[in-house]
Amino acid sequence: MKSPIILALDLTDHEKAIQVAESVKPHVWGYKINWPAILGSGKTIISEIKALGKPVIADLKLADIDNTLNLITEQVFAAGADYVIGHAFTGSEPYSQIDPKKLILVVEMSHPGAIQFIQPLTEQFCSMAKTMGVWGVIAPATRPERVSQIREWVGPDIKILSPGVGAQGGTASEVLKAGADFIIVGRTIYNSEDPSEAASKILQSL
Ligand code: OMP
Repeated sequence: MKSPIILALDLTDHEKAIQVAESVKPHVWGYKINWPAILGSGKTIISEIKALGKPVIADLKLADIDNTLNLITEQVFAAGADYVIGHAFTGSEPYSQIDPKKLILVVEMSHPGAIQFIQPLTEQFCSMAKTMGVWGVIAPATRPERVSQIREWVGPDIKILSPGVGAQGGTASEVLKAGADFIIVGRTIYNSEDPSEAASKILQSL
């Protein structure tokens, strides 16, 4: 079985980040690198993790004008990232020069506060993501019923990546059953005494 796990490598300590990434390699589909790792280690962490030979997602949660987005994405793709995460609320226009097949849009976040402003717009974000032909969308493992709804809205071709498993309360098997293609897992794996075993346990639970 292909692993659906994407490790959220939110570690500021460079040595530990590399150690954890290497140890979980047999159990994960790929890696997601967010600001904690980039600020802790520099953007070269992207190339170092890419050298492990698996897909790398640069989670920068982009939200800016086109010129700034282009300058940022050139850097992360040159460093070796395969995909970049951006917010949908800017509209599609700033993303017009970015290859949609390298783009993942946030259509609904996993934290409780996402119901305030983001959730009322999720259907429109999904419709925009479909029109743009993006590779993937982010949808909350903390609300599997929303993942089912989002699957209906985006259709079968767009990947659904779901954070919020474990530390935020979501369950891997439930959200995959609801229609997610991948689960994004951070603390439950990297804070464990044995990250490789923690990742392996998640796989066994599916
Ligand atoms: P843990 O809660 O430690 O498993 O980490 C979850 C990871 O997913 C972190 O890197 C978050 O920044 C990220 N994330 C969310 O938790 N919620 C979201 O709505 C979106 C993301 C994301 O885009 O990856």
